[in-house]
Amino acid sequence: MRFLLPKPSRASAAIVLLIACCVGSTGASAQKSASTRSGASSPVRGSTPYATRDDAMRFADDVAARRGLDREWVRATIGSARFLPNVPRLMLPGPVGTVKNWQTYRSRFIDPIRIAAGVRFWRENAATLARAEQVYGVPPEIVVGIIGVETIYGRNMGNFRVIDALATLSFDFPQGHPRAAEREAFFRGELESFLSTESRTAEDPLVPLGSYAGAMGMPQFMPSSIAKYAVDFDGDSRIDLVNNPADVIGSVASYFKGFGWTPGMPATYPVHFEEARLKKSLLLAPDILPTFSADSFVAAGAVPEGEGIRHKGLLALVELQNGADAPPTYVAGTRNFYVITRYNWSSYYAMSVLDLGQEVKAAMDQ
Ligand SMILES: [Ca+2]
Repeated sequence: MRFLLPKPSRASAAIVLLIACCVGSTGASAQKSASTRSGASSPVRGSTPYATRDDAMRFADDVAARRGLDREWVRATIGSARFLPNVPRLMLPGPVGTVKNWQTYRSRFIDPIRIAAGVRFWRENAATLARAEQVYGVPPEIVVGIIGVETIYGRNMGNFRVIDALATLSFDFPQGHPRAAEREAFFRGELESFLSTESRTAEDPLVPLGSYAGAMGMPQFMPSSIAKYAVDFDGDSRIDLVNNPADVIGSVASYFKGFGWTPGMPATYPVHFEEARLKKSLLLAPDILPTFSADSFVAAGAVPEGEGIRHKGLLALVELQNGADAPPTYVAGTRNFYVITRYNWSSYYAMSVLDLGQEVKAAMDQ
C-alpha cells in the first residue's frame, strides 16, 4: 500500500501517498447515462478501454519519451485506467446567469463540526503550525482554514482512483466546456506529473485515491503541486500528505509562499462606499486581480476601512453575490487574497478559507 523512493540521493524526500482507509466504492453505482454527446469519430464515451485507444496510447508514448519513463509501464498504467462515467459532467460550469449566494456557500464550509475539528487540529499541531509560520510566513489560521475547507482535516479525501480520474479528464473531457482544450491540456499535464512521480516509487500507480479531479491527501494537492510544493516537514525523509499532518502543514505553507504570500499582509479589508459615487464597473473589471492603489480605490468611490486606507500594495474590489434578493457583500482584496485563489480559483472559496480560519482562531481563545 505504501511506497518509498528507492533512496533519493539528494535531499529530496520520497513522496508517500498512504491510503488512509479502506478503498470505498468508486462511484460506479448510481450512474446516469452520461451525456451522450459524442464527436463524430468517438462512439459512446467509455465504450473503448484506454488500452486500445489510439489517443491514450499515443499520449503514453509521448510521456514516456518526454520523461524518460519505461514505455510499457506507462502504457500499462494508462491502459488500466477506468473511465468514470459521472466525472466529465462535473466539470461543466453552472448555467449562465445563475446568481451565486455567498451565505449559502459559506454555510457549507463553516459550521460547528468543522470549527470543532479545526480547534482540535490546531491544538494537536500548534508547534508545527508555528514553525510553518516561521519558515514560510503563512499564519496558522490560513493553513487551518485550507485543510478544513478541503477535507475537514483529512476526513474526506476522496475515494476515486487518481489514475481513473486523471485519465477520464485527459481523454474524455466534456467538449461542451467553454475552455475544453485548455482544461484537457491541464489534466493531461497532471496525468503526466502523476505518472512521473509514481514511476519513481515502488507503489502500484493504481492505488492512490483522491477527488474526482485527481486531488490527493489532506490538502487535496494536484500531482503537479505535489511535485513543486510538497515538503517533508517532519524530517523522516518522505512526504506523506495523507497521514502526516506535519508534511501537510509544511506543504500548504510552502504552496502559499511559492505563489507570493506576503507575511503580515491582511488578505482583505472591509470597504464602504456610496452606491451613487461608486465606479463599480471600473473596479470590478479586473475581477479579483489586485489592480488599484488605495488612492485610486478611493478615487473610484470605494473606501477601505482601518489600515486598508494606508495599504501599500494593490487592491481588488471583491463582490460576493447573495442571491437575487439581497445586496452583494464587498471587500477589498489584497495580493494575499489573490494568492489564496491560486489554490482554488474562486473568491467564494478564498473567503470561506479566511472565515473558517478566523472562526477556529476565535474558538481557540474561548
Ligand atoms: Ca515527512
